[in-house]
Amino acid sequence: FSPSDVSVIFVLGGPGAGKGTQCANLVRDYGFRHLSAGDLLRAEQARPGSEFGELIKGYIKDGKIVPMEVTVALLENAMRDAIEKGNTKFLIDGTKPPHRPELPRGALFFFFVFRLKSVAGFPRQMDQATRFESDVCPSMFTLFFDCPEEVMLQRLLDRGKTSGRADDNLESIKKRFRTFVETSLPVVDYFEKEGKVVKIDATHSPDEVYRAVKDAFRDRFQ
Ligand code: UP5
Ligand code: MG
Repeated sequence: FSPSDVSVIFVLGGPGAGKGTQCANLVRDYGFRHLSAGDLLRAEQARPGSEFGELIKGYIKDGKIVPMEVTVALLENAMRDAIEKGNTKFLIDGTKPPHRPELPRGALFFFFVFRLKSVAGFPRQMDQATRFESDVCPSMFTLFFDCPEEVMLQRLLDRGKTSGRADDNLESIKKRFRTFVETSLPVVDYFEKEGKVVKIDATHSPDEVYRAVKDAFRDRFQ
């Protein structure tokens, strides 16, 4: 494929910044495909008989980044399922997914990922970012939801009353904040130096935040 055919937008932001909420808006209004690595990891962890269940559980509870191979495999499977179910929306016209042996594992992953256009919360660490940009294509930009910890904390504690998420408790939230600052924020800084970060103030209401997102998209796509 040619990098010029591809538009990849990374979506980053701290835990509870509103990545999922705003990605849902973008899917609805702009036809972006959205696959949340976090959602896939939670589904795999809950799947009876999963060989990765316990491992994923531990990482998520500790707010740490799950080893990339696991996340990669889940993304691959999700895409394959979608394709098998005839969900050709994920496919570029006329292209078939390559067989596994034809491409090294990483390349296969990225072959799938570039079709998604937007992958929320990816890349969360520097090696994922550089690998994507060198192996697949440069991202158009990174949509970064900027939100102070006290605001995110309140949102996550509120959600924790009903979400059932194992990491929506004070102890896990603190660890997620630390991982974000130490591991994911450097990715934002890296892209910022390249002038490729669209920073959105994520402290306002969901509608107001989305308005800012739409304004930013209008500017960028003009
Ligand atoms: N809410 C949203 N926007 C609001 C607004 N403007 N005003 C008021 N309330 C707002 O929103 C969070 C909550 O806030 C919701 O209740 C929402 O209604 C409200 P949401 O849109 O879900 O925010 P999001 O940024 O998506 O928060 P999330 O908790 O999903 O972020 P995390 O990054 O912590 O979680 P994720 O599911 O992506 O990852 C979980 C774990 O999986 C990670 O900690 C890690 O262990 C693992 N993981 C990896 O290992 N690798 C990956 O690549 C991805 C995840
Ligand atoms: Mg989310």
